[in-house]
Amino acid sequence: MRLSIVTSNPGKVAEYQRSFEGYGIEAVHLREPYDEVQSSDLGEVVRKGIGELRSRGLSDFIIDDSGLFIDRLKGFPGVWSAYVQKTIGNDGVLKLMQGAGDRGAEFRCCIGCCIGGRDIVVTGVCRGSILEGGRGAGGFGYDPIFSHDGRRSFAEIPLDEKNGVSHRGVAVRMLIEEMRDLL
Ligand code: ITT
Repeated sequence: MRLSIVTSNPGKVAEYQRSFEGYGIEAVHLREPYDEVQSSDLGEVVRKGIGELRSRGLSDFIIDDSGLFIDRLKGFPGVWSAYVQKTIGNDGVLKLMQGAGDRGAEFRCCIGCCIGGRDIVVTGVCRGSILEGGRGAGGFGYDPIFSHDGRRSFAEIPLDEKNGVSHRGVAVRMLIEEMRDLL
């Protein structure tokens, strides 16, 4: 089976390719822009995205809307994660968190999959914390400042280990469960 990963983010594609390897699914990168509506709900963004791409005749694809939700900042940057990453970046988020006692945060990943005329939407969550400083050269986006175990950042652990615990890894396993009759 072949699934197009519709995203502008090659880091996501690498994670999907590795996750799907063991299931006989070939994940190919497709850069096909779609309108990411402004919403407080990742699921709504994904459902609208699926509808738009399907109306252009696309099938057998995945879209992924993710975000970092920081407890102390009442869920910020959340649905604005892409904008915040592009503007103030990890250093800006670390500044907002300077001196914060509560460093709890979670990554959320909402996957929308359109396959065989069926839509599947699943959301994976990974709890962790915001480190005091950025660490590591792997991964992408907020990976250097997020840790799932309070010790190592997502940018310091191998891709397989990130997939094993991450929001995206959790969502992929939920998706595989939903697609079981197609595999
Ligand atoms: P597409 O919408 O084109 O898929 P994007 O990078 O804009 O790509 P999102 O809107 O889903 O993706 O992501 C919001 C931000 O969160 C963006 O800056 C990402 O780099 C970051 N992000 C998403 N998943 C992440 C992960 O697993 N680790 C670190 N940062 C992540």
